[in-house]
Order: sequence, then structure tokens, then C-alpha cells
Amino acid sequence: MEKSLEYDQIRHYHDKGFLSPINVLTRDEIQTFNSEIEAFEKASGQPIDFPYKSRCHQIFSWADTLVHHPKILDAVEDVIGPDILCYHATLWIKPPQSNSFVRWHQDGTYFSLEPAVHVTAWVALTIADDDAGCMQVIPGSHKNEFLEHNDDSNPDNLIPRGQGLAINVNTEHAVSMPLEAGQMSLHHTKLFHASFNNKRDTRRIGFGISYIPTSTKDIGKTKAHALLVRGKDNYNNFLPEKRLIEPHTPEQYEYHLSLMKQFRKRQDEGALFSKAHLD
Ligand SMILES: O=C(O)CCC(=O)C(=O)O
Repeated sequence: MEKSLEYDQIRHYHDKGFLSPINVLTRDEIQTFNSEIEAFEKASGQPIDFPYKSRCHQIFSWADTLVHHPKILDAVEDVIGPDILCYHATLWIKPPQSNSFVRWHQDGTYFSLEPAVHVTAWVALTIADDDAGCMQVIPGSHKNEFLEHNDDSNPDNLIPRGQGLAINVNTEHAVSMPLEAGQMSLHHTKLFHASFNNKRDTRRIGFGISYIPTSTKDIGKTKAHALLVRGKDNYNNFLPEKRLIEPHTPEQYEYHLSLMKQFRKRQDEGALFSKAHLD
């Protein structure tokens, strides 16, 4: 029984590797979440950056609310089933009039998760249309295996190491996933996707949440934590992550940092592993 998506939408996700747009947030929610980000930036005197913009659900109440949001989880449940872990989450912010970009890539290349069924819910907290540099995808490209990626660091790349597909991606059939604030897209972990300049005078802010079914196996050397956000975990394949209770305490910042270090270590180990296997 579907929770929120129509049968055709679910079929589209599985056939093409993405689904967009899906309405999830109210105006009030959008305003509250953006105000909370701005309040943090005002207090810290600078735009939010790493490590705080990664795994933010371990720091901010707004992000904890989002990773547990019933409308997001209903759609996610329709594509990966009822028992759901949040594996990671990241804020993707493009400054106004910026060259910020993300190279073509597949999300799960270094995640060390099997099978590769993880879905990213990308929630727009501001408008994210073509002018703002919304995501572009190659429909059906999730039917490829994970392909070789390389690093190409560039300060404008939102991914610090600049990881991206080593092949020349044929963009003839690329499509955009424009979103209004409060809408989200879903994309499959193997889907080729990228994004380019923000030509608008306003920031483009999106929150990308990686969800996996509890049955996913962790094949990484360093074991991962993951947060149960819906249903039951009958597999215990991941180290149980604690849900945020009290934000902004020193203990919480320490916990966040330890999870971030573990995630980074896994990504680096995954990069070495995939290089050895694809060379
Ligand atoms: O925010 C973007 O433009 C890219 C996001 C992305 O690559 C992702 O969510 O996997």
C-alpha cells in the first residue's frame, strides 16, 4: 500500500532513477528552518560551512525535524520500504551569483553499502530552479554500475575533494529537477547528477538526506553509524546512532564531530577500495 506516491511516480523513480517535484513543506516550515540557519550564521558571524553543514541533524533541531519529516519519509518509504535508516545528510548552499557547482557523479561510489539502493531526498529550502543552479540528472543512468570517479578539487565545487565521474558524461539527454522552496526530489544512489552556477541574487539552499533500508549491508572497513528514522531495525547492520535531544551542547558537538570523522574515514577508504577495483 503506497504511503504518498502514485504507482506511476514509483515506477518513474525505478525506471529513470529520480522523481521530482514532490511537495513536502509548508510556508511556515520553510520560514522556520531558514530562520534557524540564519540565526546560527548570525551567532557564528559567518555563513554555515563544514563541519556544521554536514550531518546537521546531529546539531540542529530543524535538521532533526527534517530527517524525521513524515511527508519526506512517506515518499521514501514508497521507494525503499518501511524500515528506514538515515545514513547521512548535507546542506548544499550556493551563494548568490556564484560559480558554485557539483561535478557529474554517483552518490554511493564510496559509501560501501550493499545493495546500492540508497535514495537521496533533496529538500529545497529556497527556490532551486535552473537560474539558481538546480540539479541535473541523466535519466536511466542509475542502471550503470558504479563507474570510476576521480578527484578534481576546485574551490567552487561544493564537494570538497571534487569527486566526480572520470568519464565524459553524455549530457544530450540531461534533464533539470527545478524545485520551489518546500518541494523535494528523490534520486537513486547510482544516478549520474550534477549542478552548475547560481545566477540568482539569492542563495540556493537544499538539504540532501541519504536514506537506506535497514536491510542494507555495511561492507566498509570502518563501520558506520546510522539513525533509525522509521519502522524497525531487525538487522542491526549499523552501529546505532543516537537521535539529537539537546542541541548545541559541547557533548553534542563532540558526538557530531566523531560521526563526521567516521564518515570521512569511510569515504576515503571507499575511494581507495573503488580505485583498486576499477583500475
Ligand atoms: O546540491 C547540489 O547541487 C548537488 C547535490 C548532490 O549532488 C546530492 O544531493 O547528491
